[in-house]
Amino acid sequence: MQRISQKIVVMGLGYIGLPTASMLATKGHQVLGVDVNQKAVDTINSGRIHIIEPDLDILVRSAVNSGNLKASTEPEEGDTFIIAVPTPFMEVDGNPKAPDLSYVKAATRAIVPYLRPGNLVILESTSPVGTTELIHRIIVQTRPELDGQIHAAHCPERVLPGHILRELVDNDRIIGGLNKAASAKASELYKSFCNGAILLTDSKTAELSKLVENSFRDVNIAFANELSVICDHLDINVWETISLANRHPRVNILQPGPGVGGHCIAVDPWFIVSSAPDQARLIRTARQVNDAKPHWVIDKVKAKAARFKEPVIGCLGITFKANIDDMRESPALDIVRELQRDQVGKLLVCDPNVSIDKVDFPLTPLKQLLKEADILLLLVDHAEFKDIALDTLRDKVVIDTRGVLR
Ligand code: SAJ
Repeated sequence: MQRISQKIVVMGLGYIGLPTASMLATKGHQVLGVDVNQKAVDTINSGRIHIIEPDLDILVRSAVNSGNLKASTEPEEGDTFIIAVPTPFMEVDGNPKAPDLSYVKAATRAIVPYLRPGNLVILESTSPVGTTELIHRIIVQTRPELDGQIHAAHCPERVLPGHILRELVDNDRIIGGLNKAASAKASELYKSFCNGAILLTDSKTAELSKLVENSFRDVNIAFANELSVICDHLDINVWETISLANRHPRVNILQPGPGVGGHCIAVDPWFIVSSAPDQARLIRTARQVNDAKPHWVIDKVKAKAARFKEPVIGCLGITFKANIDDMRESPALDIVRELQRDQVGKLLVCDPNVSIDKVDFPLTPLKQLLKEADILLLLVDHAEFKDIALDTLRDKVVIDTRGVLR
């Protein structure tokens, strides 16, 4: 079937917006990517990228060179508007983990003057139940003449950082329109670049499904993290325990770590808790278990450091997970900062994926850190750390939160 090329405005050029905008552009759509960050806009217009994600640089360069992708700080008129801005949490009326929809609202208000009858507005940002209805309300409250004329749908992003380009194409997509016409229209657009199934539903079910996916993972990681604390208490190797248990045909335990980070799994379950505080007991507890893990690691380091007169602590990794540069909600970074604040010892920090201008403390090359550290604290399982020769660890206290140095 011949697909019709559209003019698409993508609001937000971060980890989701930029890959989506570039993918659409390489499929022949005319795409305007909009971001409040002028530096990011300039970088993209020169065919380069401002974030690290495998192969994204190639995709963006080809999208910009084709003339189909342009970036700007201001939206324009178009056929479809995709909102892909952050949805963090904030404190509201004593609830410290309430969803912060200010970016979604600001992006919606920014496109309102450019909307025309028949336009499609897609919310990709992970959002609490009811947000697609909210953006539609904002639109028609500002421009009542558009009531009944604008299609709105939620199409939650589901891509895994580190594998975004592959998952953008291969993953199934959920589309929840405010009505069937909106779902059908959005479905046509996603078919232009998705190989996965396109699954149609209503907007609230789509919103909750996305939150449920990340909560499922959070609960399962909490199980692994709780196991790691239990095993430590019983002096049993957690990695071996999990790997043995996972040999059961219906058991698949995830991996413990220093805590759960990132802008998704550490945040989204709270949106369910906020909507159903009395019902979401397991989901809330899982968040608390995962949020407690960094403090448990810090206590372990402090206990070991107390054995040294002037301990040198080598921290390996500060990103929220392996092989990316993203430090949002990173438990590793929180641990390093708290050890610095409490002056637990001389800290050496190494992260091969983080450039020096992204942090306000010095970074030490791996070789030097391995030479000088008394205590080695592995926080992120970056590929580079998997190659550390075990005989270099012989005289060191090793606290390996990821089970890499075995
Ligand atoms: N983690 C563990 N143990 C594990 C797996 C992960 O401690 O066994 C930790 C990671 O180190 C990291 C955190 O959990 O700190 C989250 O990492 P992740 O790889 O599980 O997930 P994200 O945040 O990179 O991406 C998730 C994905 N959701 C699911 O897998 C259900 C992705 O598909 C979503 O698109 C993304 O959230 C999002 O944007 O919502």
